[in-house]
Order: sequence, then C-alpha cells, then structure tokens
Amino acid sequence: MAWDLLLTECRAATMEGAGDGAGYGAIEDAAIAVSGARIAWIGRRADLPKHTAKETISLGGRWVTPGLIDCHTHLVFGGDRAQEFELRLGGASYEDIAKAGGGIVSTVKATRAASEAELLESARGRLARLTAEGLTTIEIKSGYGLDLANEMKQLRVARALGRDGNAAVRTTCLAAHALPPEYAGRADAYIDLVCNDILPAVVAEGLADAVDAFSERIAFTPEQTARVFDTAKTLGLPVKLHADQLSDMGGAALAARYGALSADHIEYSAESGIAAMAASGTIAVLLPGAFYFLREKQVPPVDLLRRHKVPMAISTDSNPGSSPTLSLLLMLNMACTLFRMTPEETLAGVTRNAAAALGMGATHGMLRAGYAADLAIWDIARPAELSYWLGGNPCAGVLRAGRWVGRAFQA
Ligand code: DI6
Ligand code: FE
Repeated sequence: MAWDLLLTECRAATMEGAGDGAGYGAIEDAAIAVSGARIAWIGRRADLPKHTAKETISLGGRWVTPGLIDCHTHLVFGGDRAQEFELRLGGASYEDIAKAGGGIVSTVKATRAASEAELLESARGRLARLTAEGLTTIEIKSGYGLDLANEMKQLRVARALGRDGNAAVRTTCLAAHALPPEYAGRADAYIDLVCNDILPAVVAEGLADAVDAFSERIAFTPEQTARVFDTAKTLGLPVKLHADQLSDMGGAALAARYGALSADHIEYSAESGIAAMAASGTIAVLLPGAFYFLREKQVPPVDLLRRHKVPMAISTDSNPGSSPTLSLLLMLNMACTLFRMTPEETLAGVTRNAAAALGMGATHGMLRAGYAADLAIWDIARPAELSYWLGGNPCAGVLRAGRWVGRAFQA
C-alpha cells in the first residue's frame, strides 16, 4: 500500500458505535493512514500492513478524534446584541424583546446594512476560532436577510467560507426565521415570498443544502412551517427545524412527519414527538449555549431521547442573540453539566451524530477507512477531557481533507 501520510503512536477515538454505550470506539496504540482527502487505513499499529508512506509522523501518544462538526450555526451576521443582553439582565425576556421589534429583527437590520465583504470578514474571524478547536465541518444558516437579495448575500458568504478550505461548509436557508418588519401583520404573505421567490432562487443558484424554519409563538405557525417544508420537498432539499425551543408547538412531530434530518432545541417536545423522531430517523440537535444564555429552565428530554434511541447531536447555535459563543468544546461541557449527558454522548454529538444531522453520516464523523481524512489531534490523557475543561484549548493539530489546517506540535 502506498500512502501520502501515516500517523503513528496515537490513540484513536474512532467513534464507531459511540453514543450507544460502546465506549469511544477507542484503539490504543493506533496508526492512521491518509491518501488524498481520505482515510486509507486505520487500526492497531501492530496490525499495519506492508506499506510505503510519503511522510510518517509520530503523534507521541496523543489522542486523535474525527474533526469536530458544528451542525447548527448562524455564523454570518452583522452587528451584535450586547445591548439586548443588558436589557435581559434588567428583567426583559427574549420574547418581550422580540415582540418589541428587537431580537432577531435587530440583527436583520445590521445584516442588511453590511456589505458582502464585511460579512465575510467578520464570519471568517469567527470560523477561525472554531477551527482552532478542532472543527472541520460547519453548517451555516441564513435567516438574517429575510428578503431575496439579503438571504442570497448571507448564503454566498457561507459558500465563500467553504471555498477557503479550512472547513467543509454546509449551508441552510432559514428564510422562515422571523417576520421582517416590512411584512408586519402579514406573515402568510411573507411565507408566500419564501415559497414562491426566495427558496426557488436559492436552489437555482445552488446556494443551499437544506431548508430550516423557526416554528414558535414569536415566529411561524406549524401550518406556515409545513408550507415551507412542502416547497423544500418539491425543490428536492432536506429539511431541519428549530422546534419547541420556547414552547411545545408540536415541532418535533412536524419535523418527523417531513423526514427532517434534525429537530433542533426541542426543550419542550412531548414524548409523542420524540417517538415520531425515532421512527423517522430524525436526529435531535441539542443547543446548551442557547439554553444557558437565555437562562432556560426546561431541560431537553435527554432520558426520552435515550429511551427511544434518538441519536443526539450537540452544537453551538452560534448567533448574536441567544448563543454568542465560538467554542464547541464549551458546549460539550455544558451538555454534561446542564443536560446530564455523558462525555461519550457529547463527543458522539459533535462527530458521528452531527454528521448524521447534516446528511453526511456515510463520509464524515468517524475514523474509518474510506471516510474523510478530517482529524483533530489532542493534548489530552483521555477523551472525557474534551468535555471536562471549562475553557482552554487542548487541540494540537487539525487535518482537513488530508491537508494540515493547523499543527501546533513537534513530531
Ligand atoms: N433560535 C435560536 O436560538 C436562534 N434562532 C432561533 O430560531 C436565535 C437567533 C437570534 O436571536 O438572533
Ligand atoms: Fe438556531
């Protein structure tokens, strides 16, 4: 066998079977061979077949995991919402602020006012913070444009970030995120615009890999959401849903009815919705940053998800209003402390299950021959450390599609 790169003397958390209580799929004293953009071989070093490698690097016992995957972000936006944070600390609720014309709509104003170059520069800086922590794949949503030109602008910026090559970028059109001010009192007319104009144009330009919506009292009804999903299906795109974040809207069941890739947040989902997700293969995406930052009290139904065997993903929900974070590792810690998840579940949540939430489970999220050579290398003694530290960054190197994106260790 002729390989481009051979990594030896490492410990691999392959994540095979992980999240099902099978451990991290760990291989002690492992070797990992890369050819081109893919993993060519992985196993115990003692079992290495006869080979040549253009380069061999000893990792000195470091741990290797799949590159981390953040499967739910709103990374491209203008402005910030620090002032709204102060209002909330003074007693106003997230919903109060949204109803008073602030909230998402204030970020819409700032995003519309920003040029494409400005949005690209600010999002690029944020993405660099995430990739420094071992991220190799990210999903980025629109939803702060809320008209044809500005939704397209946000999605073009997300695609441009993908062309930078440091992370694989999956884009999601979230035009049904909030009601733009010019449609006040005319939500159905705005949904007409989304279905008749925005989604078809976005698909024609190849700008979206999926469609999302926010079904909530302060956003869109289940009926309006269903119209958006029907259009997505007609256009051939998979769907995802911001479901039951602030109240039980039957969102989990609605997402399942459309075979959604994921239902996200789901703090308030009922057991019938969780059972429907299990039947449709819909992934639960849990977002502890938003839970923490909004001081939410209702914990997502983790025990029900376990009982119904719904795979759980963890994500930053990185956005200026409800989860202004640029640390996926911090979300692992919060998922353990706030949601009582195990470190193994949370690591599966940012690898294998996050890949599934993006429809990428056949190529990403595990260390396996044939899978993408997306690897994160860690200065840790055991995988649980990834959810243990509150801040700090033990990432020692990142390989993405077989190329070094960062490498901070001496071979
Ligand atoms: N739920 C969220 O947590 C984000 N979007 C959504 O539908 C928040 C977006 C924001 O407040 O700007
Ligand atoms: Fe979100």
